[in-house]
Amino acid sequence: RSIRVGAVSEQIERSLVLVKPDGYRRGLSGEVLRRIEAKGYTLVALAVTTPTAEQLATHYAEHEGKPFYEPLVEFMSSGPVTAAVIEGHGCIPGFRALAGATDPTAALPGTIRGDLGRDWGLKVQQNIVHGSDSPESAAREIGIWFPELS
Ligand code: IDP
Repeated sequence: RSIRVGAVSEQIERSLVLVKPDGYRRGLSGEVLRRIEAKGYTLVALAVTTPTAEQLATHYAEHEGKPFYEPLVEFMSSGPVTAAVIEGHGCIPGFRALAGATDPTAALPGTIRGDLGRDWGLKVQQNIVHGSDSPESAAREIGIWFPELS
């Protein structure tokens, strides 16, 4: 179930995607899901949910203690998110490429953050989407948001 192209492993893998509260509030869930499906990734699970403090503490454990941790968790608990598990060849780095750079003001046109991110009164944490950054993170994060799948 995998092909190798040079050094790039094209594994079928799963990633955890969140449309963050800013994206949800702006009605961008459909646009994000459209780009995911247009790329050819499959939606495996989908939910709208308001994150609990416990989910966010686990999800962002690696950032605990950083200056942006508290504002990030506060922002992420400010309203519903659209959570999805997606599947496809290389979809972990692939979705991060679709998302673009962390800071929407720096993200390139053509990416979700570059096309849809805003820079007036913007805080960096309001960057529309989250995507897992490694297979290990994906497995952990899928367990947080969709325990029935792990
Ligand atoms: P990523 O979402 O592009 O993977 P990470 O470095 O994993 O970025 O950071 C997780 C989230 O924390 C970012 O998406 C963003 O919402 C927030 N964040 C990261 N760096 C900063 C910062 O310097 N200030 C405020 N928020 C930040």
